[in-house]
Amino acid sequence: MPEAEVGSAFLANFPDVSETIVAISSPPGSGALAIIRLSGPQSLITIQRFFSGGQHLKPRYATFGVIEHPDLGAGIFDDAVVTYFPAPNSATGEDVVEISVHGGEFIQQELLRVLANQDSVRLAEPGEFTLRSFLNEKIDLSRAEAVAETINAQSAAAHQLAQDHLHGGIRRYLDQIKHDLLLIISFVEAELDFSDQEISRVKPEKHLDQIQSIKRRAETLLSTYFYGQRLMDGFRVVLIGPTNAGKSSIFNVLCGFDRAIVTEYPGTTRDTIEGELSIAGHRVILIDTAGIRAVNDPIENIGIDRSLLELDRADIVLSIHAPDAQVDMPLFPGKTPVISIFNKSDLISDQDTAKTTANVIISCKTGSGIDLLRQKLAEKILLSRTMADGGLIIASQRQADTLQRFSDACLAAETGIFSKIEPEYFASDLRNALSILGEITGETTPDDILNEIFSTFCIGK
Ligand SMILES: Nc1nc2c(ncn2[C@@H]2O[C@H](COP(=O)(O)OP(=O)(O)O)[C@@H](O)[C@H]2O)c(=O)[nH]1
Ligand SMILES: [Mg+2]
Repeated sequence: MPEAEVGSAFLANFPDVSETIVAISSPPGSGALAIIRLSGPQSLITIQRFFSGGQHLKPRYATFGVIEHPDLGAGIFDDAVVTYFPAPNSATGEDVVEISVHGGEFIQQELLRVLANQDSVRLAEPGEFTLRSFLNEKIDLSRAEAVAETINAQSAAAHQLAQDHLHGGIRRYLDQIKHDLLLIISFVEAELDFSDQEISRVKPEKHLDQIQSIKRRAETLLSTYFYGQRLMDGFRVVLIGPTNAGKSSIFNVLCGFDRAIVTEYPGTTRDTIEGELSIAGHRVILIDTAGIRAVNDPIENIGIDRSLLELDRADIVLSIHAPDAQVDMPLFPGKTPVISIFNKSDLISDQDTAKTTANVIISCKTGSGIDLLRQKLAEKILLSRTMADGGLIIASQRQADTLQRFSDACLAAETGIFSKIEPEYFASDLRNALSILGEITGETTPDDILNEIFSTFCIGK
C-alpha cells in the first residue's frame, strides 16, 4: 500500500482525485444495456438531480426509475437502474454510483456529456477508477494490474491466471518473501545498534541460507513468466514446409473453417495468415506461411521473407512434409520445439507411411491423425508450463523485470557475505532488496511507473 509521504509525492503527477469522475464502463458501441459510473464525493448529489428514485437510493440496492433533466431535453430521457455504493465500501473506496440505461450510443454519450458537465464532475482518465482503488488501499498494484489481465484474458488458462492475481495470489507469495527478508533486516539492524556499545556481533554469514532461499523463491516466480506471457498473448504456432505440402489445408482444418486459400498450384499462399484456436484451454495463434522455395516472383519472395520472420518468433513449429511435395530448401527452426507432420497419408500405402520418422501422420483429405496432432500440440504447450507454489504464474513484463532486479539485489547481498562486507553495507543491500520487492505490490513504485501502468487501462476501468 502507498505510504503517506510516497502517496502525496506521486499524487502531484496524477489527475485530481478530489474531483468526481464519470465514464461509460461497458464496451463502446451500442448494446442492450450500458453502464455509466460515477466515483467521488459528488456522485450521489449528481445522480439525485437526474434520477426519479434519487432520494430513495438504499446503499448497494438496485433502484428502478427514470432519468429526467432539462439538459437532456423535455420529458423522460430513459429508464434506468441505479445502484449507490457509499464510501468506503465500494470498488474505488469512494462514493460510487452505477447507472444502467439502454445501450443506445446516443443515450450513453448524451448522458455522459451532461453528467460530466455538472459541478465538480469531469470525465475519468484511462484506468482512473482502478487508480483510485489503489490509492485508497482497496487493492495493491499487482491486483490493479490483474484488473487489466482479467479484461484481456482470452482463454480459460489466461482467465484463471488473472483471477488468481485479482484475488491476491502475487501479493500473498511476495508477502511471505517480504516477511522473511524483514526478519533478517530487523535482526541485522538490532545487532548493529547493539554493536555500538560492544564489539561487533553482526555476522552476515548467519543469514546466507535465508537469503539464498528468498532469492530462489523469487526466481521460481520469475521463471513462470515465459509461460504466463504466452498464456496472455497466445502461443505462436507456425506452419512451415515446402509449397504444396498442405500447410494451408492443415491451417483450415485446425481453425475449423476455410480461411486460407488452398489450390493445387504451388505458391498459392504468398502472405502469412493468422488464425486463433484453443488447445487444452490455451490460446493459440496459428500462422500459415508461404512455402519456402527459390523463386523469382518478387511478391512471393516478400511472403517467404515473412515466413522466415515468423519462424524466428515461433513458440512451436509445425514442419509439414508430403509425399508429393519436394523439399526445396532446408529449414533451421533453431531451438524452437518442432512437431514434424507427414501429410497426405491417403496418397501412399500403409507400409510406406510406416517408414516415415515424422511425429504425426495425417491426412487433411480423410481427417485421419488430426486429433493426434491436436494432442501433440497440447503436449508441447504444456511442456512449457511452469508454476510457483500455489500454481502462481506471472504474465507482466514489469513484474518479471522487477523480480529480476530483486534477485540481483539478493545476489549482491549474498556476494557481500562472501567478500566479508561491512555489516552496515550488508544491511543497506537488504534494504535495497526490500524496496525493489515493494515495487511489485506498489508500496515503493515510482510515480512515473504508476502513471504508465494506469494509462494503459481503458477508460471506465
Ligand atoms: N490427397 C491429399 N491432398 C491434399 C491433402 N492436403 C492437402 N492436399 C492438397 O494439396 C494441395 C496443396 O495444398 P495446400 O494446403 O494449398 O498446400 P500449401 O502450399 O502447403 O499451403 C491442394 O490441392 C490440396 O487439396 C491430403 O491430406 N491429401
Ligand atoms: Mg498455402
